[in-house]
Amino acid sequence: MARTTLTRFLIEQQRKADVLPGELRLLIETVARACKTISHSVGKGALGEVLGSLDSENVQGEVQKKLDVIANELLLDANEWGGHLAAMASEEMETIYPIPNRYPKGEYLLLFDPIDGSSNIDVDLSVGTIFSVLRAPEACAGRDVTEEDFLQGGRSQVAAGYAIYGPQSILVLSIGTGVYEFTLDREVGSWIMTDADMKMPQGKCEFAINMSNRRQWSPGIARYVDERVLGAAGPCGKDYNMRWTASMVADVHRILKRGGIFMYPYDDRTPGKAKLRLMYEANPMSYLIEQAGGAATDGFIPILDAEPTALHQRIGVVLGDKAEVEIVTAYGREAEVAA
Ligand code: P6P
Repeated sequence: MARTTLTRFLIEQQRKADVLPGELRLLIETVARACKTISHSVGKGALGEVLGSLDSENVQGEVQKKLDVIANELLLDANEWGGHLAAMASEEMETIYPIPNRYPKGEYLLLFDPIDGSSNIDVDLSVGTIFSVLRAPEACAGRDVTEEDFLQGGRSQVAAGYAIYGPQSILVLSIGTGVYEFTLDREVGSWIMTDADMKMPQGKCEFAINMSNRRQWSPGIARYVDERVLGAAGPCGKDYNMRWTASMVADVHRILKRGGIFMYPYDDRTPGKAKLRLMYEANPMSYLIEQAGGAATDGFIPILDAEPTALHQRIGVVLGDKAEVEIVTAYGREAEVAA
């Protein structure tokens, strides 16, 4: 059977013109090409002098890994000249990145976390790139793009996806017509479709959370996790497994492929009482999870309904198996009433 490349898939989607305008197809192909280059850099490891940290911190106050900056530069360089974008925003940059005047401007905004899970780089665990595409407001046509132009709710995304750099390099993408997976054929340099219209398995007993934060959780989260740790002997009546990779891309990919629930809930420890960022982590992942038949909330409301107020704002994340997410929401509401 002829292998479907990313390019072929996108051209076929473009033929359904209302689904994929040409400019958006070219943007996605550009991002995918940059992810191939990032995959190559990640794969070099210590041989490519891409490991280790810099003396700098990013806007989040986190020490930057060399690969954070390398991947950020790769994505900026690949996307700034093509004419598809009005501006870009990245976890690694405090302010937005307007397209330089020497290049044509387009109608889309690209947001990304260039290397998510970067603390895993030095110990050879999977990391990834997360991206989200919005339309630039029409008002941008006659003026410079501002941060406010990016502050659109998650349901305004026109495309979202991630690349995961693990034993394989895999690109997972949605343009609103389902979730599609492509595996990098390193010999040819093409993204080859390896899963189509993905629907995440439901009813699987596997949860992902950083248990060391137990003391910081709200009562609803604590109740949900404690019950699952009790397993069949407890109120939920069945045994659960736990996984935590400290790389959102790897945890979400596992959930898309084999089900379960991922939680990085609000807590009392981190600034803004949450760790994950809304615009370029939670929104794109929630878009994919909903497209694959799952649910994604901040523990109370759908993440895609959250109204952004700042480019780097954080949000609690509970996503994956619909029934499990609903239990977490119910426990959260019961705890609020009891308080
Ligand atoms: P912790 C990686 O830094 C990240 O942003 C996500 O990819 C991951 O889910 C989370 O933070 C891990 O956080 O506190 O367990 O190290």
